[in-house]
Amino acid sequence: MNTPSTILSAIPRRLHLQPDHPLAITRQLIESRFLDYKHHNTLFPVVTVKQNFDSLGFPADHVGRSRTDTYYLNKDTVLRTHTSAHQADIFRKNESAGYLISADVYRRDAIDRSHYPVFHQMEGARTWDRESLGQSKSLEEAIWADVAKIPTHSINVGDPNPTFHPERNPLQECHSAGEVEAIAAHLKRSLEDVVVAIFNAASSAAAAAGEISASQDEPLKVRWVEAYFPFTSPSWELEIFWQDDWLEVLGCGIIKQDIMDNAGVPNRLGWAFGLGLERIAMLLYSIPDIRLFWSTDPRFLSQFSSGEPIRRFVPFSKYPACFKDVSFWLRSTSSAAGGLSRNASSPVDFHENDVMEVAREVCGDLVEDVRLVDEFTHPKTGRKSFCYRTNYRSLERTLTNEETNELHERFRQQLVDKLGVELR
Ligand code: FA5
Ligand code: MG
Repeated sequence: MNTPSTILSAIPRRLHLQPDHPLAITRQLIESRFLDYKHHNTLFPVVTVKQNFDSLGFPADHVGRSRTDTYYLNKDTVLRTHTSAHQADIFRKNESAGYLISADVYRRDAIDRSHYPVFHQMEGARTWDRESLGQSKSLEEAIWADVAKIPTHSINVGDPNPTFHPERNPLQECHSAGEVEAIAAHLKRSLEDVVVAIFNAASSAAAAAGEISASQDEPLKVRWVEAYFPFTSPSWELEIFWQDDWLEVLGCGIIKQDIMDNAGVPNRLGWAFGLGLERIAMLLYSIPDIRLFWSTDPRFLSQFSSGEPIRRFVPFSKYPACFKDVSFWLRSTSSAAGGLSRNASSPVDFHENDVMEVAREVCGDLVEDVRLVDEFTHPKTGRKSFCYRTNYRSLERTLTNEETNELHERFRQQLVDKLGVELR
């Protein structure tokens, strides 16, 4: 068990289901582009290691399985790290050709304005049954006929790579090139349709706020890049150009046929995607900090309403930041007995995510950012030292000096108590 109570207390929040919450509105907006799909929105986040990893073909040594990355409840049970944990179960039920799953997911991760240890994903999949097609039609033709039903758009989408590539992004043996071209076209067009719907809503919001329409000012820039997931091949990611950089919003690909075979539906084949709802909602509403989604402050919540057109989020005043540094020596090899020792073979058992978690535990949402600012290895003893800079800032009020001093003192002490480091 490496799951703190603060993480467990997020489970009942179910932000994606709260009426008028921006994540719920974003979910509904995307769902409206997939009306004939079955929508699953209440799947429980506690899943087995088998569901989260084994059923998807994660290799035994994949880093995602590690205790530094995943919250375990016991050795066989985790808080799901992605909505893909439910793929095999839903394929086995075989209730509909297409489905969406929206849910909370949990990952030990960095602390900054776009990362939070609990976030929300939407998974989608669409499959076709080889057997149910009439003799007259090939699978390829049937899929292309479905592609033609997806609304067209006029945005410029970068897609420089071939649909599959023998080394980088291989075709599965059981699929023909033509089938994969058709499925990939259906997948990419469906997701581009979502992005266009989001962008149109965001542009109207910008126009309503009296800003130059985003579509006149800066045209939507979107691109497909090659990717890797253990459970799809070929695989891609979709990136959107936002605030001067490419932002990854989703991963997707052609479902590995093993998953279908093991789920008792060997005749079905198709695509799946997983997107980050916060990433899309931040883009849609111009929400600057991922912690805001957890706020119960009416100055935040009152700005969103599902019955009305999307309006840009108007930040309430930005409260002052307070930066504080902590420097420490890692435990040396000889004293590696206590603390969080997990792996006897690694001389100094330290992972940055442990620092992040101590910060979250002590400071909750009063910490905005934790960053490594210096790293040093003693030339004689070989001991390692790190310096982390913490930015304390509340989204809702000005913190007093006493308060930040006290938080920082507790943070330092917990680093010693939990990680066994030596403060400098
Ligand atoms: C996955 O989780 C795969 N399960 C996606 C998938 C599904 C691929 C089905 C193929 C088929 P990834 O770890 O890249 O992939 O996360 C998917 C999306 O979740 C990212 O593109 C991003 O939008 C969002 N995301 C990931 N980590 C975070 C985070 N810490 N905070 C907020 N959003 C995140
Ligand atoms: Mg990714």
